[in-house]
Amino acid sequence: MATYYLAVDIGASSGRHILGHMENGKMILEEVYRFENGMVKKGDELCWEFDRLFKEVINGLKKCKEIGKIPVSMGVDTWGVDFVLLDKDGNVLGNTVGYRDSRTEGMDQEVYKVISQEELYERTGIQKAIYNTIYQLMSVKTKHPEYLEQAETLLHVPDYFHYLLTGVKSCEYTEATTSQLVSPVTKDWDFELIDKLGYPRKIFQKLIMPGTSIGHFSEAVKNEVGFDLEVVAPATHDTGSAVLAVPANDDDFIYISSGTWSLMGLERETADCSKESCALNLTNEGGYAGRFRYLKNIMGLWMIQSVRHEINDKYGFAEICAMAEDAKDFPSRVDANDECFLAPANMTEEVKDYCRRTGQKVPETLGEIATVIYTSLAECYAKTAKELEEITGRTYSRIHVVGGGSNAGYLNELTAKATGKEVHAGPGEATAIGNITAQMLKAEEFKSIEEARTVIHESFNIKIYNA
Ligand code: LFR
Repeated sequence: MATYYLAVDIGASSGRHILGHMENGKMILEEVYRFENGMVKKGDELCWEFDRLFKEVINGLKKCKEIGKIPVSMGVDTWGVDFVLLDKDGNVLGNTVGYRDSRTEGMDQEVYKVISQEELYERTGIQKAIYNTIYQLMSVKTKHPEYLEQAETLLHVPDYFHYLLTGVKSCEYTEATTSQLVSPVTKDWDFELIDKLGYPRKIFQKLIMPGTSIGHFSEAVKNEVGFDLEVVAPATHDTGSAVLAVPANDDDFIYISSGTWSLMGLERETADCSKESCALNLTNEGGYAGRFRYLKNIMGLWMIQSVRHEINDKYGFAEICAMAEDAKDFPSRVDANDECFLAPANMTEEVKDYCRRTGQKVPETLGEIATVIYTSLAECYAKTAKELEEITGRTYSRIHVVGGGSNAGYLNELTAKATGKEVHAGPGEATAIGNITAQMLKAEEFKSIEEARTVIHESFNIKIYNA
């Protein structure tokens, strides 16, 4: 019987349980369970449904039992920045607000009263994104000071699921760095900064690195799913897991982790917290083995996902890609990083409005809308690639696109054309693979990251698009 490892990979639009094991030197994946995710309105706040999601986590575990494939360990990864505050009895304080909610509006200015934007970047190396934990906490402090007073613990989303599984409160480093409250030098909470902002020190747990064992299932979980399991922290930030699964060992490439977001950048040994880097809004997120993910957040396929939802998911992504290709000569472009696309009431209308506002031809058909989005994304990739090359003073010959969005063939073609670089697309399940890889490294199935990446390269289909 094979030795299985389980990744529970929860993204902003769906979650999945994926088992991984080695067979004849290759990594084999098996998806055992999948569920929907998305933010829902609770009163006037956009929230995550953590209770429902945790039930889905349990359902997927039961499914493993049902098919007789019980793994030796599991780990959860999710998106970054979001968190819960727990009171002394472990109850969640307030709504489980998600990062696209507007509660952070103006909170950047509140933070800058305490510390300037430049100094904040110099200390943390993290890009300005209005939804970072630092601004969300300022919103809590301003609008619900009582929650901060009652809070004993802050847990980011994957830490919260690990807590519900084991009863152990832990705080994993890669996810914690997305808070903009961690120092890239000490790789620990920046308590001086936390004090300045007036956030209570005690809510911030000691950080653990990916690969750390968190504990075993609580009695309640054990009884419910019918088995016990060790929970091992992967790079719990999904992007951290995805980057660990980039199938290459040289450094002549730029990666794009393509899902709801497109995260485009490089893996580096040290953080660049310079003024130039700050001006480009490049971030230095903490990665596996203390490496840094030096990247830019680009709005990504969220724009296409939203447009698709607005027509009740009538067409699949492949069909939308084909329609976009048919309308490929449509000339208008949008700035894929404009904040107006973060959480618009209606994405289709927002894209049209943007074109109207900027005096461009307004797209009418689904194909035209999709082509505007795909070409704008590809152009944004090209601009970002240039910025990365300028700031590092070198060039990169290829782009590795990993994650679900690597299946968007038309976008890959556009990316190759716009950047003038070869695009290597795949694996599509990079996040789950990275999650499983961290567990396998812990179990010493792999001796090194290099060995793991070689295996990943050999195990999964990678499609090459020439420039
Ligand atoms: C991708 C991601 C990005 C992060 C964004 C919000 O899923 O984790 O890395 O910037 O979601 O948390």
